Amino acid sequence: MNLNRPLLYSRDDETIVALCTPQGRGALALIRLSGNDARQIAASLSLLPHNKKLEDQPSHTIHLGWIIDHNQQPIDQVMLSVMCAPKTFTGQDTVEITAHNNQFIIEAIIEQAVRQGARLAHEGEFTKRAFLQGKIDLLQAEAIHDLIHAQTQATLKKSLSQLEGSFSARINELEKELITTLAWSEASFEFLDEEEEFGQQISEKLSLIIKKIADLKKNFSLQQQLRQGIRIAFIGAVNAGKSSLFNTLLGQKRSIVTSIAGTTRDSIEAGLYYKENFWTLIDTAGLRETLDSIEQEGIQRSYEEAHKADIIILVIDGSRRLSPQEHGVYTALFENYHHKIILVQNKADLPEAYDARSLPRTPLKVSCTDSSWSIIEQKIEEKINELTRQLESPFLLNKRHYNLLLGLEQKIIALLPLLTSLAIPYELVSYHLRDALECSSEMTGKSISEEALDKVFKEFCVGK
Ligand SMILES: Nc1nc2c(ncn2[C@@H]2O[C@H](COP(=O)(O)OP(=O)(O)OP(=O)(O)O)[C@@H](O)[C@H]2O)c(=O)[nH]1
Ligand SMILES: [Mg+2]
Repeated sequence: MNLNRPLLYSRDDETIVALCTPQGRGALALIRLSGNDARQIAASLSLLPHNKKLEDQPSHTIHLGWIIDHNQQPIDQVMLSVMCAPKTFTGQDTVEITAHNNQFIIEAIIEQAVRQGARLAHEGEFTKRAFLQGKIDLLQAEAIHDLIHAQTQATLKKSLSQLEGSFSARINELEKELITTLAWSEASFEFLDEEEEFGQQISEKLSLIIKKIADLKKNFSLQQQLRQGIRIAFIGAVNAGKSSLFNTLLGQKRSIVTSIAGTTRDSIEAGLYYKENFWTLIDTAGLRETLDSIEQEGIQRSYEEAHKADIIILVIDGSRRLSPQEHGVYTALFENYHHKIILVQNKADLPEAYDARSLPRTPLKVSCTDSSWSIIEQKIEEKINELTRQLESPFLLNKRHYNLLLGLEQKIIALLPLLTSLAIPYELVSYHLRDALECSSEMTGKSISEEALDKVFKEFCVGK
């Protein structure tokens, strides 16, 4: 499908309806209608005061009215926002109904809309329409999805920047450079005496493009990590106070705390909003040698959590010395994950017995019995800032972008040897460059298969 000029299929004209706000508690709910008949359908299920007709109202106006059922019985008093094409999100006629947030009311309004000819929207269908109408490109559409699901301030900022088109601009720049190289390759057929010069120019340009792609791909795994939210795992020996610290940071007694070593048997996850960022805290089973098979399984999970975590809060019990076996475990953790460890010496309220020289880092001394533990929050914040500083690009790639960039890079690298031969096979060079261009157009969605497009929008929620 080539979308240089956006195509409209008839099913994309049909009027669709969906609840755009999440179900659950809250005063108001927003139901959106978009499509050729959106205004007529909204008019047929609403009553405005003074016998005003909704379809006669000018674009971008808001009206207080009632939604009525097919027996003319009132369903709810609502606000109706009328927006005419093309100046709408989808580029189509749109009516947004702000109703009271009651599930029966919402279902009744949607049912009436369907009775009057609308159909239920699929996942991401409003955004897909905005894309098909050329309002936004695919990279911006994906940014909307990321924006909704952003778990940290950093990812939020980056998806906003991507929505503004920062990533699209970089891809368009790459595309222009590829088109220039293609033009040089094509020109070589006409200007045979300058053939060699073209070859040189093309290879220089392609090397530059490869460098730009490498820059775009840089830090992809870190980006993925931040996109999924920050995982913070409490790891350490039994009885060190992992669950106590986990509960203290959470501000609730989520994990069981007892003086019995080996209390936590499985990993426990809980979410926490800290200064507008979402953290996932994970309490884990204490690390020790045991013959108990359930505990062994729990310990295995602790190691997996340590591996997956962005930050490890490695806890030691300051009121006792580490056993040689524990010392070995902590040292191994440092060897593998030193960059993501925050070492915490817990139980600072008790007499100190831990030998601070035994591990390669000075621990933060804290206690769950006073407010000293709050230093852990500050250190976590510092570590997150450190991570986000490494993300230089103003946008975040997703797996689709990464794979396409990788494909593009490989296609261009494969081209380079052709340009070093004595008689450069320009037809072949042009062929490969066109192929590479196809790859970059797929990124912005200028040229993309229906199937690939559906896959992108399937990730969205209904109503977006
Ligand atoms: N004095 C003192 N006791 C603490 C502190 N933190 C935890 N404890 C006690 O240490 C014991 C073990 O605490 P937990 O939080 O269950 O330790 P854990 O590391 O989760 O232990 P496992 O789940 O068995 O691996 C409990 O009796 C806690 O009350 C602290 O800061 N000071
Ligand atoms: Mg525990």
